Amino acid sequence: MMKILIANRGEIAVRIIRACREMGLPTVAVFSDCDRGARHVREADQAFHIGPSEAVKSYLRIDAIIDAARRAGADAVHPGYGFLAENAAFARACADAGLTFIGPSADAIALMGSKTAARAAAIRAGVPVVPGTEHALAEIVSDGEIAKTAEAIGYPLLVKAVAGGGGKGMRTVHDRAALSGAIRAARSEAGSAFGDTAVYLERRLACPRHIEIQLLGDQHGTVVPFVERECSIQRRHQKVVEESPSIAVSPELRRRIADAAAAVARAVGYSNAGTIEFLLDERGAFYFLEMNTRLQVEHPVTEMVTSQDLVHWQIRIARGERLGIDPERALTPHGHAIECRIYAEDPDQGFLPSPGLIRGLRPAAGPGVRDDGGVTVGYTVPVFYDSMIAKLIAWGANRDEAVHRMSRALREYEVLGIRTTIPFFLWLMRQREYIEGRYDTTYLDRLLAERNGRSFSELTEEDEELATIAVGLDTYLRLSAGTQGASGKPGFNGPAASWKLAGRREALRG
Ligand code: MV4
Repeated sequence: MMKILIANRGEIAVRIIRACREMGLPTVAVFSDCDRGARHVREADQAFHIGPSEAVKSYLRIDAIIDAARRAGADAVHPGYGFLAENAAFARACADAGLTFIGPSADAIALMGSKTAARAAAIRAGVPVVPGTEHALAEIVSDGEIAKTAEAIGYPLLVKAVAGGGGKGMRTVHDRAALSGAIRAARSEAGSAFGDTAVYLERRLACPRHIEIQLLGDQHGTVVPFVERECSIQRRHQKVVEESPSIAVSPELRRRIADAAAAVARAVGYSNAGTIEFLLDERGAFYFLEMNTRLQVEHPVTEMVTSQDLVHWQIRIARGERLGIDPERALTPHGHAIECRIYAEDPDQGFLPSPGLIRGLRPAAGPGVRDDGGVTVGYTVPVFYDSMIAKLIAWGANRDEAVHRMSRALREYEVLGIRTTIPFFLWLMRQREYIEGRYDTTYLDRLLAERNGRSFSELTEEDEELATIAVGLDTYLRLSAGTQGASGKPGFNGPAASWKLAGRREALRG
């Protein structure tokens, strides 16, 4: 029996605990001060305190986590995503402590952590990369020589951090005059973000789509790529909506991208779950971007259209089992899935974090809906970590059905006490370009700039009037029913008016 410690928190810890339960495996949670009452702590079989709320003093402490695993008698560690998931030293420390790291080898993590080494691996595998420098720019090379290199690649170009990924330490350069300043800025940002000032150059594609291929590799050399995910809906390099399959990918193109992804994974002897990111241009040409050596936030959309459980497979692969997946099935989407990342952020205040006490919670459910939630009523969303509180996934027989189902589910979803990004998603699901799938990686930031901070949840005059009547009616009913509250439902008496008002506001929105 494999006892698994989950070195993470929130929805992904809950997701991994669910998989362990299904496989009959005992689980160990870890938690910081502010997470003492968190959902993942309640749902695991055991839980260990690992330090103060600040991530560097708890969820990023390799020694504290290894110590918790030792005290719990755990056999394996699942890192989830974020925190230590792509930290080669952590994977190595687990191995040194006799713990199975449920993920790729420390060497694979380290290799793909260097974006220039990853590009080299792709080139070796015969996979196209965006034109760019082979190595990091040497610090001693003159501005003139760098300008010559830049000229050869072509403007506009991007200065990217070697240790980067996810847009940090990235600068666009339109001409030679802006080059050395951009390099200096990128170096400085990369230095503070990653402790590594190395940067390289890449030609900047104009309006690419972000397409990625999930894959699994076992420890016997088998690699299985899955149907692509479309992740072009991003806000400031943060994905907010993902779907599978992509409307821009034909079955023929799918096969070619999947083959390319599998070739890169095989070239580095990759095992466990990983994702290869590509940029896709308007002409259907694709380019390797980087590899993520972890389970990703958006893995559920792949699970929904392929009926495979990626976390089950991660555990089975780590135990040394062989992949038993029909490659044709993994590459054939069944229906369409969309994921919305629900954040404790106020979309009407420029997506300002909105931490605080969750006073009410009713996740969406029903046909074709999956809620990967990470919080409970009574939990206080802390300021210390990423503010994602849940992922809402909708499945449909086709994309249109998935969009409509997502809209229905978003209207159903209730979170009281904090602001969330739900009103923003309700608005997005009504945008023509989104509905028609006509978007690329520049779409959302342009759309939000156009809106100029207008509210996503503002009501029409008629809605306001109806809401006023609703509050009056509710007060009347509450008074005539004594302390019971108009709903008559236990547990919702105190804030009943706000519950109902929120519900009616949703109902009124259209
Ligand atoms: C690019 C690019 C265009 N050309 N590289 C942004 C995050 C990091 N993963 C890579 N990113 C990009 N790299 C070249 N050569 C455009 C982006 C990009 C982007 C990529 C995916 C999703 C959203 C994006 C938004 C802006 C820019």
